[in-house]
Amino acid sequence: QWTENMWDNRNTIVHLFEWKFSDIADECERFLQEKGYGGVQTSPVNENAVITSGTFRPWWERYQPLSYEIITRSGDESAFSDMVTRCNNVGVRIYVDVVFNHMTGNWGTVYGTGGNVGYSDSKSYPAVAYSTYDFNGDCGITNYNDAENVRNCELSGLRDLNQSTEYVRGKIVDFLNKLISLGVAGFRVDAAKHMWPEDLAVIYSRLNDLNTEHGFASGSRPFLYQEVIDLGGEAISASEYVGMGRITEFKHSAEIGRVFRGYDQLAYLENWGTGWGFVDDGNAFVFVDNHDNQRGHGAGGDNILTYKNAKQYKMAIAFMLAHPFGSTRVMSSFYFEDTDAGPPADSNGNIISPGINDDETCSNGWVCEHRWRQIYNMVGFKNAVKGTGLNDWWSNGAQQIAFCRGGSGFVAFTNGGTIAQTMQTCLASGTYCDVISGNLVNGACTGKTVTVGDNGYGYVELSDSEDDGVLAIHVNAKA
Ligand code: QV4
Ligand code: CA
Repeated sequence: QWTENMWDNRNTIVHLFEWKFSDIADECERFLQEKGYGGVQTSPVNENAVITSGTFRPWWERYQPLSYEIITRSGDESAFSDMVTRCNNVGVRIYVDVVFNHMTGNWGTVYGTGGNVGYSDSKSYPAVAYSTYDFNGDCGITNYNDAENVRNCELSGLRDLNQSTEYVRGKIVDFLNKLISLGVAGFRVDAAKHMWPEDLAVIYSRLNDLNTEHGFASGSRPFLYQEVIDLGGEAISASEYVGMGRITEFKHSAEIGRVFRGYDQLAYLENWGTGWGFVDDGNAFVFVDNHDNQRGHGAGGDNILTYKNAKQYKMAIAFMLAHPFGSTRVMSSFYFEDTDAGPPADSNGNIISPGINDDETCSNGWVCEHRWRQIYNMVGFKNAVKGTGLNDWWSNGAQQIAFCRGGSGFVAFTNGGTIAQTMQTCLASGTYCDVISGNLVNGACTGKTVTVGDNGYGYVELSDSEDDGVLAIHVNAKA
């Protein structure tokens, strides 16, 4: 449950936040496989309450389940199934964000994206079917120093399911096993902190092995990354969950933002990982921002870097992907000002597909960070250095660092001043393309190059006034 079940030559999950299933399938075939992405995290796929806030449907309506039928603004079950098959066929795995801590908020009678009805005031959701007996009491979460309150009361007024009953466990297990049968590789477990680890252990133990018809080795278990926000100082800690799968390491998100915003020295990154208080490598699921903290929900506050701080954001992602620590995820967003606003949609609320520009970037309101060269090329870097450790760490003691990944890749960063010196790159002699400033096209580099001599040394020049304060070279981008 800690392994991603990806193809061997792949890594990194991209969260295609609020994308339609048909668009994800296209993206797997036309872009993700070629760039070496290992998987996609979808937004929740089961029926949610339709919520209208002013002129739009907020993104967060998808975190208010109304049934376990697969039907949302992203598409229905047949579109989902088609997407999983098409993505698996090209080696891109699908991970579903699953929400089973709760059902909808208390809005009285609510209608779902599949046309089902729920009676949230009396905690009745006939389409599952859940009734009031399947829920915890009416209290709200008020005290994060009290585990009982955090797990048995309502998060933001969302009707809190009681996972200690066999009936509720059965409904959840059936839903997850249905997704497994359709070919998914794992799950992001929403609000795991708000559920008892012993209940989760039972639910996980009842999950089927992954579907071998979708290319998974027999006996493969679903990859689990549990949303447990643990920045320290609360009753509930990540350590209660790491025995079952990975946890979303929010300290990584907060600290990488703080460092690359310039509030700390890059030199201190030398002991990145447990040295910074994170859970260990094998239990960590890491990211720079997520769909919550990019808009001020969840954890991390003002330190979080997003597409809105493009240069520092790309540097932080480059560091995350260059470093061997953790299982990695890249965020892919839609533009927003209003933190409640949902994805680009027409006047009927139908999600609008991203357009694809000639330079591979997106239009129609989609940011598509995963299509930024500096980001997809670092996914390629991570594939190129697979299986190596971190070696030959260098720093100037302040805002400049560099390191090698075995003999397969080299990366340098500056967040202050200019690097202009001969450095150990650990690569075989030759001319390499800097995959940050350009690409390798028809055997030639469109950006900067580094020429490495017989001793592995090469002259590196990188200034903090350049578009990106990063330079990265690897064995798969040799001119
Ligand atoms: C409102 C009031 C409540 C009142 C309630 C009455 O604020 O005080 O009790 O009405 O019904 C939305 C609204 C929220 C509203 C609630 C219920 O924002 O104002 O309550 O719905 O209708 C997302 C959003 C939430 C949103 C929720 C459901 O972030 O704002 O709530 O979806 O639509 C903690 C948790 C962590 C959580 C994080 C945000 O430990 O688990 O907060 N993160 C995950 C998801 C996140 C999602 C949820 C959990 C809930 O990543 O996206 O919340 O599924 O740190
Ligand atoms: Ca709960």
